[in-house]
Formats: sequence, structure tokens, C-alpha cells
Amino acid sequence: MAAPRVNSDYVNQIDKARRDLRALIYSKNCAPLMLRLAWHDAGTYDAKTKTGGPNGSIRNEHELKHNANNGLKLAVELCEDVKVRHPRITYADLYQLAGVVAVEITGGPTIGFIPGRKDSFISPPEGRLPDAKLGAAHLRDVFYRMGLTDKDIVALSGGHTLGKAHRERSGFEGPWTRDYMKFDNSYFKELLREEPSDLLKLPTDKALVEDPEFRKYVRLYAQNEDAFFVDYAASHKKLSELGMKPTSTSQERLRLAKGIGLAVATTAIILGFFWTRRSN
Ligand code: TBV
Repeated sequence: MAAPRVNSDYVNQIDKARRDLRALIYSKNCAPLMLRLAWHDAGTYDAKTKTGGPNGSIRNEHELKHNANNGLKLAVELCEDVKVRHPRITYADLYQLAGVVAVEITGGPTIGFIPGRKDSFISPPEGRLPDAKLGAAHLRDVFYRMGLTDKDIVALSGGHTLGKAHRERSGFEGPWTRDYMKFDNSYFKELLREEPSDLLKLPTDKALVEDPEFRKYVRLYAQNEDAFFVDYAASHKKLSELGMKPTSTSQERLRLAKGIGLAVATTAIILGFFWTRRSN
């Protein structure tokens, strides 16, 4: 499918969809689910084959049936209300915008959003998202495949500051933090706690404290929420733009055209100057 034409009308619709999403997520209390939707649409990216990624394919019936996506049909249906009101916006943009708004309205950092993602009906094979039962090596396999780094892994895992696991969806149960509708650095504080708690720790969560490279970031983010917010916003933006060619937006083409025009004009003036001097 073609990339949407990102003109002023499109940007306008994005602004309106952003407001609709704030209201929707507030009234349905579904920020964690929306963040998970954005992550699962984007987290299938394979940098080598340039397949998967934030392309709206998660709305396909068969991709929603992938094991990792249990429960996300509800999120896709909720987004459909916004899609109907702003039909030009691609599903790919809409789901990523929902993730950005979910973090914002629960108190997290502001995440830059660039529109222009293409929709696809081609779903990636099952098994590209991380398996909660595996450890550090597996997390690296999955995130390196997307072109992401150790720092991205730890920062993005901080997304578990929101929400909880549901036995009927994943087999696990319970929240990772006490105030699970607030986006903060408490996930990392809980990871480093010595005394046992009743909060959820998956094998993928434990891997972050046990691996020395991951642990450095866990300690930093537990101590310094500002550092976590800066890194989280950068990693989330990267995740949301995997496989996207930002230069294809019409605004950037316009900027490029202006730049070339200016360069040509400057050259002409300089040449003209020397030409005049020579002929005098
Ligand atoms: C839910 C673990 C954001 N994450 C969630 C569940 C599990 C995991 C529970 C699902 C349920 O029962 O409702 C088991 N999440 C993982 C693993 C995968 C996954 C291993 C791979 C399939 N998670 C995450 C990142 C981000 C999240 C990078 C966001 C940036 N996940 C997330 C939220 C919620 C879950 C906000 O994966 C709560 C949803 C790298 C809700 O409350 O409904 C940390 C990492 O995707 C594993």
C-alpha cells in the first residue's frame, strides 16, 4: 500500500485523532493495552528483510490470533472508532499515535511523533515478539533483529510500569508496579528490591537485573527518573519508526526543494559576480 500523503490536511487529522485518543484512553482506562498494541505492531520488525514493523498488520485476523497478541483484538476495535472519524490516517500511524498518547496521559515523557507510515496486509510469521519465559540472550536476539540496542531493551522494558498480566491472556497474573496506571520509574525500583514482593517478575524481567550490561541501565533508571524519561522517549520513538523512510514525507521533500533552490540561486549570484568583474 502507498504511504499516506502527509500534507497539512493529514497533519490536521493527526491532531484531531490525538485528541480523540486522549478522550478514548481516558474513558476506557486502557492506556496499558494501547501501549502494548503499539509495541506488538512495531516489535515484529526484521531489519535484514525489512519486513514487519509498525505497518498496521496487527489488525489482520490471523496476526491477532498469534499467541503473543492475546487480548489485543479489543485495542484494535477501540482504535476503529477513531479510524472511522479520521479515515485518511493509516492504521500504522493510528496505532503508534495511540502508544504515544498512552504514555503521555499516564504521566510519562512526551514522545516525538512523525506521521507517514504505510499500511500493510502482510503479517510477519508468528514468533518474532519476545517470549516472556526466556532470558537475556533471547531478548538480545529479538531486539538486535530490529536494529535496537541493549539500552533500548532496558528503557523499553520500563513500559511495564503500566498495566498488568492477565491469566486468561498470557497465563501470568498481576501488575509489575503498585501504581500501575502511572508511568514512572517504579518498575526499575521494584526490580532492584531485595525483599520478596507479591509483584510480577517474568523471566524476561529478571534477565534485566542478572545480565551485567542490562543491570547498569536498570540501576541508572531506578536512581534517575529524568534519565529514564529521556532514554525511554528516544527508544520508543525509534521503535515506532522502524522501517519508516521519513524523507518520503511531502514536508521534507518541500524542505529539500527549498534547499536546492537556495543553493542554485547562491551559485548563480556568485558566478554572476565573477562574470561581471571579468567583463569589466
Ligand atoms: C503486557 C511480557 C508493554 N507483557 C505483557 C504481558 C506479558 C508481557 C501480559 C499480557 C497479558 O496477560 O495481558 C506476558 N510483553 C512481554 C513479553 C512480550 C511482550 C515477553 C512478548 C510477547 N512490553 C514490552 C515492551 C513494552 C511492553 C517493549 C512497551 C514498550 N506489555 C506492555 C504493557 C503491558 C504488557 C504496557 O516487552 C500491559 C498490558 C521487552 C495490559 O495491562 O493490558 C518488556 C518487553 O510483549 C518484554
